[in-house]
Amino acid sequence: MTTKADAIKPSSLSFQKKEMKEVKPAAEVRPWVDEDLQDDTEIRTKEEDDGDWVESGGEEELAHVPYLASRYPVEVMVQRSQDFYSLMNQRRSVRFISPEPVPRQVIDNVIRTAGTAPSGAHTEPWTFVVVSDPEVKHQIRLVVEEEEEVNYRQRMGDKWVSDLQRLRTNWVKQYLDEAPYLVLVFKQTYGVVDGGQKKTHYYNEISVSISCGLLLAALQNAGLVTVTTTPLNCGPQLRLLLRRPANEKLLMLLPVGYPAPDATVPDLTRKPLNDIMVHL
Ligand code: IYR
Repeated sequence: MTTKADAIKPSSLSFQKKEMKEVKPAAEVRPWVDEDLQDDTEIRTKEEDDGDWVESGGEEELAHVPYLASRYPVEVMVQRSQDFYSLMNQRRSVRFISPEPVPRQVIDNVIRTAGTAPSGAHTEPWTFVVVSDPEVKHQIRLVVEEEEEVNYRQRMGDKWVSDLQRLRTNWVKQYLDEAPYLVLVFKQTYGVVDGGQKKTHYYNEISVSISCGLLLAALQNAGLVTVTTTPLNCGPQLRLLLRRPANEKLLMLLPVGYPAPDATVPDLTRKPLNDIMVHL
């Protein structure tokens, strides 16, 4: 008979082979934990590994305070969740952005919102570089278009390019000049504390990805548009252009503004709830 406890024993998991090779004492092996922690937080380059790292537990005690929650009557909850879904369901990736100026305060607030994301050990491993200087935007465009042309012509391969054909994307990125703001989101692969020591930024990529989700929601809420772009191979050049330090890696580039009056979007539909949710 297989009990529930047997079902989660390491011996029944697929990492069994690897574990047997390493012959660790049973008490030390926690494959379901150890494998899970191996996101790229744990993979450091030689250059990153060098230097002085902050010892664990080196931070001050933290007070814990009561959590103040908002609680709504059920009908209000249903209405709010429906309204928020409706708002977010109108979000589209828009590649035609108006040059019309956007209030700086709105940009500050959407970045503040992104900064409310949860992060591994509350390390807040993000830097949002906001660019409105036309010359810097143009330099960014030159870097991105040069690399994207190579991506489309060579790196992406025929299948990838043909999969994108119906979205009518290509390497010409007019929005990089036209959008009033470009937001370049960097993940900090480690932190640097006051004395120059390096600090582990746990789960930095997923933390920053969550913050990007909040940023998209905040933009939508403010009536602005963007397109999530992840310019392949542009990270190092853009990092140098924007004078960001070596611990920062570009994760996403978002042109931000009002939609151009003649903006179009592909006529896409979303998967219905039953295709995206499994309820047990
Ligand atoms: N980064 C390229 C290609 C691209 C890739 C995917 I996957 C898209 O959904 C859209 C575009 C570009 O921005 O054109």
